[in-house]
Amino acid sequence: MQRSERLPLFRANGEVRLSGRWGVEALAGLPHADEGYELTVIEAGVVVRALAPHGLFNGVVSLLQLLPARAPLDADIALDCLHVVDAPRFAWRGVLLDVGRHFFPVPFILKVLDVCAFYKITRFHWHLTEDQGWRLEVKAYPKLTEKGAWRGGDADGTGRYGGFYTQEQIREVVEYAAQRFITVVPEIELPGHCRAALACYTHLSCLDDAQMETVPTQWGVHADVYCAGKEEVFHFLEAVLLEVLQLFPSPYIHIGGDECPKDRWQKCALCQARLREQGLEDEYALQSWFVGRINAFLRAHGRQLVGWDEILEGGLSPGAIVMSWRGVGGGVRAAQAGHEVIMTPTSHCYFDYRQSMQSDEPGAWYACLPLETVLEFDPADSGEPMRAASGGSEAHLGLGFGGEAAGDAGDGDGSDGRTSEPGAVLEPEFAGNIIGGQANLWTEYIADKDTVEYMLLPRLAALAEAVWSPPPPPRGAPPLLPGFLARLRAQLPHLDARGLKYRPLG
Ligand code: TNX
Repeated sequence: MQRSERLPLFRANGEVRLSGRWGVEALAGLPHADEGYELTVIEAGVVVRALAPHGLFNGVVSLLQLLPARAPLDADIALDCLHVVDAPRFAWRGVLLDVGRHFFPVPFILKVLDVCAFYKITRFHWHLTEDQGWRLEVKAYPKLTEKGAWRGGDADGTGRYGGFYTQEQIREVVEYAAQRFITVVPEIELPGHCRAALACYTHLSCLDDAQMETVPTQWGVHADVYCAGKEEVFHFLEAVLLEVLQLFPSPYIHIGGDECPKDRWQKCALCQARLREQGLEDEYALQSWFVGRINAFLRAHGRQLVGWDEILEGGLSPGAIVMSWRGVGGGVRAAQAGHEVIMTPTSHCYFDYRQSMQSDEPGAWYACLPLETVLEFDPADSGEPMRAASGGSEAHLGLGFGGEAAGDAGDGDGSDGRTSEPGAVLEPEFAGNIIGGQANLWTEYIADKDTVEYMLLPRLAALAEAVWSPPPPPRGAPPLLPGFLARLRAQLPHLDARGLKYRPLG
């Protein structure tokens, strides 16, 4: 939400200048004009104008943010007069929720979608499959949820932990999101992070031994992955994906691709035969071939593959979108190669990291992501020394592992608050390939709904602002934080009214 008293009238992407046309029409021709809106509050009333339905929705959301969070139906509500013309910088303004490590039921997912809508988030990245749980009902492979959705417990199943979404529930969530202009992007992890599926169908692994029959309870990176040498694996994945395509109208399907150890493939006769058959150099090329095959399948069905930046290793598949998490370097290289990129570096987007270094702060990793660092996120940072070090980002301690189970969260960050990394310079001609940014909420150590809300809020408000607004100001300009906090404070009653357990501003 932006008020005209504080901000220039035309600030969409910083590209629009005052011209003869000064309403929403001035946005026509901008990349995301469909999301742009004009909000006018004058004594005679309120007007929201837009070029497309999504823009109208955004305008109404801004209006809702200005209205009191609670008021009797017959209350007299006074609004300040204002005139806003605005449109977002990026179309992909995302949030990932990991429901694989801990399961969250549908009513809570809908609540998260409401929060997303309130901040004009456009992509809900639903991380549906993991080593520790498979959450999506698949009619062709019922064991995936009969068995793969549950872990621990006794031999007879008592005390087990888990849950899954029926296809009917998935449709409900997708529809609920669509009504709020949110695309639900499903993630089906391959070739790694699939131990829950292998527990159900052990023959899809290289080893196929009895030890694999349990769904793991340990976090981290598991050695067993889909076998790249067996055709059954591709039959399985294509059957699963066919159902996914029916359930999710999203143009984007996320296939994971991260953290796939190569040990099993190195020792597997079938994988080695595949390597020779395809004339591949090594197991990285084999992974690229694996992802390429899935990419061809998705493209044949008119969808676009999204994968974590590991899909760069061994060569990127045509048309694949890269989600850059191990810093921004992978994303920069992909953008330079002409691929679309979503930036989601650990340094600015990992909402499983704690929000302060206070000893009672939730979040298990010894890595900290304070609010102000999120606010300074620039998905298309040019790599130029644009702004000063942010207060608080010195709290980034790099990565450590907390809790009882080992995990792997990539490279922590010792940054100065900027998004870019040494050696990862995004030249302006490639900036247009960055389609947005995203917050990732991994849930190894986040077991309950209240903690999900606490980890999301208020950082999601900062992320939403960072991916909507023009790039952060240059060095020497007034910092963003004070103005942001003032606006955020005014909005807290809205979070209270929805019963959201956000981290207090202090
Ligand atoms: C790395 S980010 C992972 C996740 C973990 C996360 C913990 C990514 C593609 N993989 O499996 O949950 O770190 O921060």
